[in-house]
This record gives sequence, C-alpha cells and structure tokens, in this order.
Amino acid sequence: MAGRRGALIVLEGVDRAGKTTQGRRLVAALCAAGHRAELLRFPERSTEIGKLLSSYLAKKTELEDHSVHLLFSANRWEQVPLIKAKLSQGVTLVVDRYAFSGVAFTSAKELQLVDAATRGEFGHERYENGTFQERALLCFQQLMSDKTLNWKVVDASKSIEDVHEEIRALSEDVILCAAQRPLGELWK
Ligand code: 2DT
Ligand code: MG
Repeated sequence: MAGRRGALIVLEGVDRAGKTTQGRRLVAALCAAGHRAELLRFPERSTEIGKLLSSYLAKKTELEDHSVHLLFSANRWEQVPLIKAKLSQGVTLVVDRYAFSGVAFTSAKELQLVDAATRGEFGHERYENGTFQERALLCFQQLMSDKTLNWKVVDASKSIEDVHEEIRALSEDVILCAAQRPLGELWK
C-alpha cells in the first residue's frame, strides 16, 4: 500500500531479558517477509551524549542522577527527526529500549527496597545487579498499567525461537494497525 507509515515497536524489559537478540531476529524476519524494518537502540552510544552515557554506565565517570536522566532523554530527542522521517517513509522501527527504560531505571534508583543477594552473572555496568533489576521490573509493571500504550507482555523465559515467533506475530498485527493510523506524538 503506497504511503503507509511504519510501526514503532519498542522492546522493553530488564537486562538479559533477550531484547537485543530478539530485536535483531525480528528485524531480519520482518525484512524477509517483505517489510522495511530497521533496528534502533537506546542509549545510542555513538553520539556525543551517548558517549557520556556510555562512560557513566561503564562507571568511568560520575554524573548527578537528575542530569543523567536528562541526558538519556536528550539522547532520544536527538534521534527524533530520524525516527519521524523513517516512520513516515514506511519503515518499521524496532527499538531496543526507549523512554520506558528511562522512567523505570531512574525510578528504581529512588525505590527503598531491602537489598536481595546478588545473583551474579550480570555484566559489570552500572545497574547490572539483581536488586536493581527487580526494582526496575516493578517500575515497568507500573508503567504497563497505562493501557493507552498498547503493551504486549511476552514471557521471556521461553526459548529464543518461541519468543521470536510470538514477537513476530504480534509485530505483523501492529504493522497493519499502524498503517491505518496517523503518526501520533512520540512518548519520549
Ligand atoms: P544496555 O545498553 O545493555 O541496554 O544498557 N537506561 C537506558 C537508563 O537508565 N535510562 C534510559 O533512558 C535508557 C534508555 C538501562 C543500558 C542501560 O541504561 C539504562 C540499562
Ligand atoms: Mg546491559
């Protein structure tokens, strides 16, 4: 169909849920099915702001919490012209984390929970520990109570193949729906 817009498909979840793996597979499957689809990720570490965030996440620099929150936000804003252009050209964007991670991870810093034993096996970046991830998960669950945002919950404990198939089928539906609706304001 000429002139139809692409869908914005955001993959959110705690670390190691498989977002990056699934994002890549989804884009490959959508392209193979004849869609135009591309992958984006946040933070986008290649920009100047992204480099500051990358260094902060690697614990090489310290930044004040409010300012780091705004840098994550700015890192999305700097991609908005590209996002809008791609969507209106009919390209579906699969996004590995978006503003919901921004809310969940900043809120998780403020939650006063009893520290659980660390589970190990996380990476070495800031936030990569079990206690912090549990807090972020609680925040994601709160965000999902906003039904206007069209959340779909996928059980990431299934096999890569099963999770992929579920996300692919959901995405096909979303692409069809998006084509019938004008581009709204982005939640960033
Ligand atoms: P990965 O590159 O492994 O996904 O880790 N984060 C991300 C925030 O705190 N705020 C944000 O707005 C975004 C997009 C989540 C990136 C880490 O950065 C956190 C994990
Ligand atoms: Mg990570």
